Amino acid sequence: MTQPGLTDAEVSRFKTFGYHVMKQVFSAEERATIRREFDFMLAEQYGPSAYDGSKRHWTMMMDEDTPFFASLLEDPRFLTVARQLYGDDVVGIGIDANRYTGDTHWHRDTSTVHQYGVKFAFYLQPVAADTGALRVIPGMHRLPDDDSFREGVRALELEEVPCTSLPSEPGDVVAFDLRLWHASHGGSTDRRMCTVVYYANPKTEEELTALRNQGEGNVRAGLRNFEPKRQYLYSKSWMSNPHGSPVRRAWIDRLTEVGYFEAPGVVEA
Ligand SMILES: O=C(O)CCC(=O)C(=O)O
Repeated sequence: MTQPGLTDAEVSRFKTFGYHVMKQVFSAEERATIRREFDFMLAEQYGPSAYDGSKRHWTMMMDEDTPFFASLLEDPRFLTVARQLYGDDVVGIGIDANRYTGDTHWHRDTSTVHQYGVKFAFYLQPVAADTGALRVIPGMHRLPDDDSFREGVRALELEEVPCTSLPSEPGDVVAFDLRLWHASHGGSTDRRMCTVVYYANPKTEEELTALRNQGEGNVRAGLRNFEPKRQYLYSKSWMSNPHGSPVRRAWIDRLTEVGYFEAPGVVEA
Protein backbone atom coordinates (compact mmCIF):
# COMPACT_ATOMS: atom_id res chain seq x y z
CA MET A 1 0.00 0.00 0.00
CA THR A 2 1.25 3.50 -0.77
CA GLN A 3 1.78 5.93 2.09
CA PRO A 4 -1.38 7.93 2.85
CA GLY A 5 -1.24 11.65 2.29
CA LEU A 6 -1.03 14.28 -0.42
CA THR A 7 2.11 15.52 -2.15
CA ASP A 8 3.21 19.10 -1.50
CA ALA A 9 1.89 20.06 -4.94
CA GLU A 10 -1.52 18.50 -4.14
CA VAL A 11 -1.69 20.35 -0.82
CA SER A 12 -0.86 23.59 -2.57
CA ARG A 13 -3.54 23.00 -5.25
CA PHE A 14 -6.11 22.18 -2.56
CA LYS A 15 -5.30 25.36 -0.65
CA THR A 16 -5.61 27.40 -3.84
CA PHE A 17 -8.68 25.82 -5.45
CA GLY A 18 -10.36 24.06 -2.50
CA TYR A 19 -10.66 20.46 -3.67
CA HIS A 20 -8.81 17.27 -4.54
CA VAL A 21 -9.97 13.90 -5.94
CA MET A 22 -8.34 10.80 -4.45
CA LYS A 23 -8.62 7.84 -6.85
CA GLN A 24 -9.46 4.32 -5.67
CA VAL A 25 -8.99 4.79 -1.96
CA PHE A 26 -11.11 1.76 -1.05
CA SER A 27 -10.46 -1.87 -2.06
CA ALA A 28 -13.21 -4.04 -3.56
CA GLU A 29 -13.60 -5.77 -0.20
CA GLU A 30 -13.93 -2.46 1.62
CA ARG A 31 -16.49 -1.26 -0.93
CA ALA A 32 -18.58 -4.37 -0.21
CA THR A 33 -18.36 -3.64 3.54
CA ILE A 34 -19.36 -0.02 2.94
CA ARG A 35 -22.45 -1.12 0.97
CA ARG A 36 -23.42 -3.64 3.65
CA GLU A 37 -23.08 -1.18 6.56
CA PHE A 38 -24.78 1.56 4.52
CA ASP A 39 -27.84 -0.63 3.82
CA PHE A 40 -27.99 -1.81 7.41
CA MET A 41 -27.95 1.63 9.02
CA LEU A 42 -30.29 3.35 6.57
CA ALA A 43 -32.80 0.53 7.11
CA GLU A 44 -32.34 0.87 10.89
CA GLN A 45 -33.01 4.60 10.77
CA TYR A 46 -35.92 4.74 8.33
CA GLY A 47 -37.27 1.18 8.01
CA PRO A 48 -36.32 -1.38 5.34
CA SER A 49 -38.48 -0.02 2.51
CA ALA A 50 -39.18 3.57 3.54
CA TYR A 51 -37.15 5.24 0.78
CA ASP A 52 -39.25 6.35 -2.18
CA GLY A 53 -36.97 9.01 -3.67
CA SER A 54 -39.17 11.90 -2.58
CA LYS A 55 -36.92 13.05 0.27
CA ARG A 56 -33.25 12.65 1.17
CA HIS A 57 -32.41 10.14 3.88
CA TRP A 58 -29.44 10.83 6.15
CA THR A 59 -27.79 9.20 9.14
CA MET A 60 -24.62 9.44 11.20
CA MET A 61 -22.36 6.36 10.95
CA MET A 62 -20.11 6.77 13.99
CA ASP A 63 -20.94 3.78 16.17
CA GLU A 64 -19.84 0.22 16.75
CA ASP A 65 -22.78 -1.25 14.83
CA THR A 66 -21.13 0.04 11.61
CA PRO A 67 -17.51 -0.65 12.58
CA PHE A 68 -15.87 0.06 9.23
CA PHE A 69 -17.55 3.45 8.92
CA ALA A 70 -16.80 4.15 12.59
CA SER A 71 -13.09 3.62 11.96
CA LEU A 72 -12.84 6.14 9.13
CA LEU A 73 -12.23 9.34 11.16
CA GLU A 74 -8.99 7.82 12.45
CA ASP A 75 -8.08 6.07 9.20
CA PRO A 76 -4.77 7.57 7.98
CA ARG A 77 -6.17 7.80 4.45
CA PHE A 78 -8.37 10.62 5.78
CA LEU A 79 -6.76 11.81 9.00
CA THR A 80 -3.29 12.26 7.50
CA VAL A 81 -4.71 14.36 4.67
CA ALA A 82 -6.91 16.42 7.03
CA ARG A 83 -3.84 17.14 9.18
CA GLN A 84 -1.78 18.15 6.15
CA LEU A 85 -4.50 20.59 5.11
CA TYR A 86 -5.65 22.06 8.46
CA GLY A 87 -2.89 21.24 10.95
CA ASP A 88 -2.10 18.41 13.37
CA ASP A 89 -4.77 19.65 15.77
CA VAL A 90 -7.59 19.22 13.21
CA VAL A 91 -10.76 17.89 14.89
CA GLY A 92 -12.71 14.84 13.67
CA ILE A 93 -16.40 15.74 13.53
CA GLY A 94 -18.51 13.18 11.77
CA ILE A 95 -19.18 10.34 9.39
CA ASP A 96 -22.51 10.08 7.62
CA ALA A 97 -24.45 8.25 4.91
CA ASN A 98 -27.00 9.77 2.52
CA ARG A 99 -29.54 8.81 -0.08
CA TYR A 100 -29.85 11.96 -2.16
CA THR A 101 -32.62 12.64 -4.58
CA GLY A 102 -32.46 15.12 -7.47
CA ASP A 103 -30.36 18.23 -7.83
CA THR A 104 -28.48 19.89 -4.98
CA HIS A 105 -28.39 23.67 -5.28
CA TRP A 106 -25.32 25.84 -4.80
CA HIS A 107 -24.22 26.21 -1.19
CA ARG A 108 -21.29 25.91 1.17
CA ASP A 109 -21.30 23.59 4.18
CA THR A 110 -20.66 25.95 7.07
CA SER A 111 -22.77 28.78 8.40
CA THR A 112 -19.94 31.32 8.26
CA VAL A 113 -16.62 31.61 6.46
CA HIS A 114 -14.96 31.62 9.92
CA GLN A 115 -15.68 27.92 10.32
CA TYR A 116 -13.90 25.61 7.95
CA GLY A 117 -12.32 22.22 7.45
CA VAL A 118 -12.53 19.37 4.97
CA LYS A 119 -15.26 17.02 3.80
CA PHE A 120 -14.27 13.72 2.18
CA ALA A 121 -17.17 12.47 0.06
CA PHE A 122 -17.52 9.09 -1.62
CA TYR A 123 -20.32 7.82 -3.81
CA LEU A 124 -21.46 4.22 -4.05
CA GLN A 125 -22.39 4.62 -7.74
CA PRO A 126 -20.47 6.20 -10.63
CA VAL A 127 -21.38 9.88 -10.99
CA ALA A 128 -20.53 12.18 -13.91
CA ALA A 129 -21.07 15.87 -14.73
CA ASP A 130 -24.79 15.50 -15.50
CA THR A 131 -25.53 12.42 -13.39
CA GLY A 132 -24.97 13.88 -9.94
CA ALA A 133 -21.20 14.40 -9.66
CA LEU A 134 -20.16 17.15 -7.31
CA ARG A 135 -19.71 20.52 -9.06
CA VAL A 136 -17.46 23.07 -7.43
CA ILE A 137 -16.54 26.69 -8.08
CA PRO A 138 -12.76 26.51 -7.69
CA GLY A 139 -11.19 28.98 -5.28
CA MET A 140 -14.45 30.24 -3.77
CA HIS A 141 -13.53 28.91 -0.30
CA ARG A 142 -11.13 31.85 -0.07
CA LEU A 143 -13.67 34.67 -0.12
CA PRO A 144 -13.40 36.68 3.13
CA ASP A 145 -17.10 37.53 2.83
CA ASP A 146 -19.35 35.82 0.31
CA ASP A 147 -22.71 37.59 0.75
CA SER A 148 -22.69 39.29 -2.63
CA PHE A 149 -21.25 36.19 -4.27
CA ARG A 150 -24.18 34.20 -2.80
CA GLU A 151 -26.67 36.66 -4.30
CA GLY A 152 -25.00 36.39 -7.70
CA VAL A 153 -25.03 32.61 -7.68
CA ARG A 154 -28.60 32.36 -6.41
CA ALA A 155 -29.79 34.63 -9.22
CA LEU A 156 -28.74 32.00 -11.77
CA GLU A 157 -30.08 28.58 -12.73
CA LEU A 158 -27.97 25.81 -11.21
CA GLU A 159 -26.48 24.87 -14.57
CA GLU A 160 -25.60 28.44 -15.58
CA VAL A 161 -22.97 28.81 -12.86
CA PRO A 162 -19.40 28.38 -14.19
CA CYS A 163 -17.87 25.42 -12.40
CA THR A 164 -15.76 22.25 -12.50
CA SER A 165 -17.39 18.82 -12.25
CA LEU A 166 -15.67 16.11 -10.25
CA PRO A 167 -16.76 12.75 -11.74
CA SER A 168 -16.07 9.75 -9.54
CA GLU A 169 -16.24 5.97 -9.50
CA PRO A 170 -17.01 3.80 -6.46
CA GLY A 171 -13.79 3.70 -4.43
CA ASP A 172 -12.82 7.31 -5.28
CA VAL A 173 -12.99 10.05 -2.66
CA VAL A 174 -13.60 13.75 -3.36
CA ALA A 175 -12.12 16.09 -0.74
CA PHE A 176 -13.22 19.71 -0.51
CA ASP A 177 -12.99 22.67 1.83
CA LEU A 178 -16.30 23.12 3.66
CA ARG A 179 -16.47 26.74 2.50
CA LEU A 180 -16.18 25.80 -1.16
CA TRP A 181 -19.38 26.49 -3.10
CA HIS A 182 -20.74 23.21 -4.50
CA ALA A 183 -23.84 21.65 -6.09
CA SER A 184 -24.86 18.66 -8.19
CA HIS A 185 -27.07 18.23 -11.23
CA GLY A 186 -28.93 15.35 -12.88
CA GLY A 187 -28.28 12.72 -10.22
CA SER A 188 -30.53 9.72 -9.73
CA THR A 189 -33.34 9.66 -7.19
CA ASP A 190 -31.22 7.33 -5.07
CA ARG A 191 -27.72 8.75 -5.09
CA ARG A 192 -25.77 7.10 -2.32
CA MET A 193 -23.07 9.22 -0.84
CA CYS A 194 -21.09 9.14 2.40
CA THR A 195 -18.84 11.69 4.05
CA VAL A 196 -16.06 12.00 6.62
CA VAL A 197 -15.70 15.52 8.05
CA TYR A 198 -13.00 17.38 10.01
CA TYR A 199 -13.04 20.95 11.31
CA ALA A 200 -10.01 23.17 11.72
CA ASN A 201 -9.28 23.74 15.40
CA PRO A 202 -10.54 27.29 16.10
CA LYS A 203 -7.92 29.93 16.94
CA THR A 204 -9.75 33.29 16.93
CA GLU A 205 -12.85 34.45 18.83
CA GLU A 206 -14.85 34.40 15.58
CA GLU A 207 -13.76 30.83 14.89
CA LEU A 208 -14.57 29.70 18.44
CA THR A 209 -18.07 31.21 18.23
CA ALA A 210 -18.63 29.69 14.80
CA LEU A 211 -17.67 26.21 16.00
CA ARG A 212 -19.83 26.49 19.14
CA ASN A 213 -22.83 27.45 16.98
CA GLN A 214 -22.12 24.76 14.42
CA GLY A 215 -23.26 22.05 16.90
CA GLU A 216 -26.78 23.47 16.82
CA GLY A 217 -26.47 24.06 13.07
CA ASN A 218 -25.60 20.41 12.49
CA VAL A 219 -28.62 19.29 14.54
CA ARG A 220 -30.84 21.50 12.39
CA ALA A 221 -29.24 20.44 9.11
CA GLY A 222 -29.32 16.72 9.86
CA LEU A 223 -31.84 15.67 12.50
CA ARG A 224 -34.51 18.31 11.94
CA ASN A 225 -34.42 18.21 8.14
CA PHE A 226 -34.20 14.49 7.53
CA GLU A 227 -35.77 12.99 10.69
CA PRO A 228 -33.88 9.73 11.17
CA LYS A 229 -35.00 7.55 14.08
CA ARG A 230 -31.92 8.41 16.16
CA GLN A 231 -32.46 11.97 17.44
CA TYR A 232 -28.88 12.88 18.31
CA LEU A 233 -25.59 13.33 16.48
CA TYR A 234 -23.21 11.64 18.97
CA SER A 235 -24.21 8.57 20.99
CA LYS A 236 -23.26 8.04 24.63
CA SER A 237 -21.20 5.14 23.37
CA TRP A 238 -19.17 7.32 20.98
CA MET A 239 -18.67 9.91 23.71
CA SER A 240 -17.42 7.16 26.08
CA ASN A 241 -14.52 6.51 23.65
CA PRO A 242 -14.88 2.72 24.01
CA HIS A 243 -11.47 1.86 22.51
CA GLY A 244 -9.62 4.41 24.64
CA SER A 245 -8.37 6.28 21.57
CA PRO A 246 -6.14 9.21 22.56
CA VAL A 247 -7.03 10.89 19.26
CA ARG A 248 -10.78 10.76 19.93
CA ARG A 249 -10.16 11.81 23.57
CA ALA A 250 -8.40 14.98 22.41
CA TRP A 251 -11.23 15.77 19.97
CA ILE A 252 -13.94 15.26 22.62
CA ASP A 253 -12.02 17.40 25.13
CA ARG A 254 -11.56 20.26 22.66
CA LEU A 255 -15.17 20.18 21.45
CA THR A 256 -16.38 20.13 25.07
CA GLU A 257 -14.17 23.10 25.92
CA VAL A 258 -15.51 25.08 22.96
CA GLY A 259 -19.16 24.29 23.82
CA TYR A 260 -19.90 22.45 20.56
CA PHE A 261 -21.75 19.64 22.40
CA GLU A 262 -24.02 21.93 24.42
CA ALA A 263 -27.02 22.43 22.11
CA PRO A 264 -29.91 19.97 22.57
CA GLY A 265 -29.69 17.03 20.17
CA VAL A 266 -25.94 17.16 19.70
CA VAL A 267 -25.28 14.38 22.25
CA GLU A 268 -27.60 11.51 23.19
CA ALA A 269 -29.56 12.50 26.32
O1 LIG B 1 -24.04 14.98 -3.90
C1 LIG B 1 -24.77 15.97 -3.82
O2 LIG B 1 -25.81 16.11 -4.46
C2 LIG B 1 -24.42 17.12 -2.94
C3 LIG B 1 -23.49 16.81 -1.81
C4 LIG B 1 -23.35 17.96 -0.88
O3 LIG B 1 -23.87 19.02 -1.10
C5 LIG B 1 -22.59 17.82 0.33
O4 LIG B 1 -22.07 16.74 0.66
O5 LIG B 1 -22.44 18.82 1.05
